[in-house]
Amino acid sequence: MFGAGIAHATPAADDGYDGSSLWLRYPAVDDPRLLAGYRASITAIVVENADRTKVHRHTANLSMAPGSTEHLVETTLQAARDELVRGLGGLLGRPVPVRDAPGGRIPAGAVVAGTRTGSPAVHRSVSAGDLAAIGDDGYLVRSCRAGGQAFTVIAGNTDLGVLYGTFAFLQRLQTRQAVTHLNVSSAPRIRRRYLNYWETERLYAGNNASGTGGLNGENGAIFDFAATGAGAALNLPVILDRYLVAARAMASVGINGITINNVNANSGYLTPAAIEQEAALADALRPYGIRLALSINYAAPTDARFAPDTLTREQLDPYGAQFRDWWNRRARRLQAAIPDFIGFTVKANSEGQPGPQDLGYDHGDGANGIAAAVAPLGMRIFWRTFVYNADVDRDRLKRAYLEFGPLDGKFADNVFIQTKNGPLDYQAREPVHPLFGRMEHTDQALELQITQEYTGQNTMLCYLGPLWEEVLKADTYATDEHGRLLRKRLVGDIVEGTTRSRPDSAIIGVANLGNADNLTGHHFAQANLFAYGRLAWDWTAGSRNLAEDWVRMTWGHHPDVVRTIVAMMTGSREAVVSYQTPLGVAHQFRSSDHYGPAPGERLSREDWSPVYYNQADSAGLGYDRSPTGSGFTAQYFPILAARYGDIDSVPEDLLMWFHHVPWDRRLRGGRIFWDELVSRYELGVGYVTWMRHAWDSLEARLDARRFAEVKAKLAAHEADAAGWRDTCVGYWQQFSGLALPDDGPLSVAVVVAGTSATSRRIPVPAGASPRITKVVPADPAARAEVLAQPRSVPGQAVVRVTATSSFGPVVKDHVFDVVPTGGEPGAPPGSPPAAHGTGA
Ligand code: GCV
Repeated sequence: MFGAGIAHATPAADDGYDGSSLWLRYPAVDDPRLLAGYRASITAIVVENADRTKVHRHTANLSMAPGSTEHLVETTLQAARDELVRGLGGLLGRPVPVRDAPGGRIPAGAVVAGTRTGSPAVHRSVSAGDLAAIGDDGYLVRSCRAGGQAFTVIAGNTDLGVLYGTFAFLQRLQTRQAVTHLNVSSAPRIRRRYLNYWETERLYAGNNASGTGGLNGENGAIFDFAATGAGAALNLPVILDRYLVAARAMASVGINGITINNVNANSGYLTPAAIEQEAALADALRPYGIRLALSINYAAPTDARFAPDTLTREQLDPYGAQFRDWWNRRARRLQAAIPDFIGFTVKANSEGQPGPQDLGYDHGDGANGIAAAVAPLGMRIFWRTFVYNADVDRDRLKRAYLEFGPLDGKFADNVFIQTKNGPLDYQAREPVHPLFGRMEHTDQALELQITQEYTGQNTMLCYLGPLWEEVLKADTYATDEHGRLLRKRLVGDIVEGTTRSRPDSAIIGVANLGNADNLTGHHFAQANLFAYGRLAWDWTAGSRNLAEDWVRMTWGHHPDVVRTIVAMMTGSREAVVSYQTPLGVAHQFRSSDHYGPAPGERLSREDWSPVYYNQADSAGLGYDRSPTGSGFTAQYFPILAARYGDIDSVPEDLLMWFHHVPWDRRLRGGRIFWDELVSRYELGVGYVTWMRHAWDSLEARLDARRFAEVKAKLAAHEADAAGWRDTCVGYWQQFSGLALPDDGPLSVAVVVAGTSATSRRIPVPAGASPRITKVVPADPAARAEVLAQPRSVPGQAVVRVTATSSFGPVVKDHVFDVVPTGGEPGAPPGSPPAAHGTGA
């Protein structure tokens, strides 16, 4: 596929590369034929009137920190032009000049970017009709010909559309696609493609070893508002390189807004001094089409920092003029400094945050009160549905629906309700939230978590694209008022607003950016930001294709690199499901950090306790939410309600979300529940082992620093995955009382001294050979090989079993201790975890 003599490994000079450019690194194309073709097609950059339409800038003397390498731009077309200069110059391995189109003559090989109104060259090349279908944010990329000259046009109806088209064009080269005969057009399906940023809560991308940050007086967040010590001089309004790298990366995937502070909101962000800092940040991000919003605390008007402009608790009445005027005053201040300010994100009456219920009102009253205050300013309210008041129902999963369902139709036009994908809390797999499809008269934003709170944080390689693809393509089976199935009823249809022709649409990703060199902590966490943005633009995209794009843009193009890393990513989420929450047993996390397992933990709030979710007892495992249990299944539309409510029809991946499953129940594959459960844990760990091996195989093809950093993460990942398996299986076994199965997909029997053994300790009579003479994998399709033979008794043997799970290759190294007969007794079969093999 590639010609001889082409260097595929990244040059040694890049061995210290730290990942700080994200997917916008633009290394030179290393395939000579492709490079020659690109160079022939692309010889100049034409962006007419790039300096003309300056975006608003509030901050006088807005400036970069001393020594910065990024630079501020004043127009969106400057951002587009500069990205073409940087990107094409890097990819083509030589500068591509910026040229004019004098007298309308477009140079051969030019890449012309602009709008019809701003660029005569674009005006001549693209008709208004051509642009009619792509809306404000869409773009066209076309190969054109005029006066015998071939050139490329990137056109949009707005400068922002042009910028998005610019990135799309660069991505073609970054992913090694053709740049001739182009006729590409694209427009986002969802209008508001936002991030929510929680600063330091659930931050795994800070600049210290733990990912929480704290070096140089910075708190680890990407934006510095209040760094101390060495970092103090770099606080906003000073602009840092990483803000602009992040802005370019966000724009490159079409993200167009960010709520910059935690939903557990600090009202300090509403003070005049903070607003000046926010305005500077907004100034720097504005050319990239990224608008700002803030999270607010419902009771902010009572905060003494606003004295004398404060209210009493009683004045927090959402219908009261004082309450509404207070919020209107704050919003006007914000708008004066940030004219395109989006509005507010609100977490109310949830996890200790104040809200309208404190005064006897409901969420609709509260949302509409603030919405009325900001509506004249064109602002929006994003009111979160992440509520789980224990008084509403014993089953936490039922609570949000019970509170919000009856409010449909009550919300003001400028309110979105913002709902997590599942009814619990960002688990690696959840059924979809029953509110999707149920809020017929309400704009509903989908909230996904990019930051990996429950999916391995900054240690585990977990590509979330497949999770989000599963969510967005999930069928709600929504029906109309006559009970007829709606035609467009996938979660993605509902979010984009086509199910019931909603006028506005929004998707929110809880972002994973920090001040670590690579901005996301784990190098592979960059892929999650990338995939989120691309799915926000087009939720019908396939997560595997997105992974391949990201790999090519981030790690290189050698077939081994692409094939191996894409394969690692594709199965990685299912692996996490398997060793953390197999068959739907959710939220078994240690409460202190939501990273490790604690299935036996019982906390002061039962709905924070793993034991509440697993309901383990001698009969079985899982939470009965069927019609004879909590009745949660009734919140779904009829087809799903019936499917989930019946243990015979519920998808097995969701089994324990809805049912208390008897240990000896026979599952569809023929095995009993207990055996299948244990196997799932094994498979999850086995996949991580395979990923570690797969990564090692790429060492010669990858730059050294990033290779080593990911290698170290994978080692920790494997150990922690095994910890999940051993802790959970050991705990469940106390209830099931059953032996560990020895017929799992990664199990093996070995023959030593004529006797077959499956347990870790193999007793061998004195004088007999300790050698393994035969290995028999339990799965006939698996491969087993002896990696090490014992030299004597006692001694150790290592046997590797390789198999294929439904989500990818799995590997396990079994360690056998050969001991003299009559020596220390072998562990009885079924005692966890040693009898199940120990990772070598
Ligand atoms: C910011 C989970 C997280 C919290 C988070 C909350 C929310 O419970 O653990 O850190 O709060 O979700 O989404 O509001």
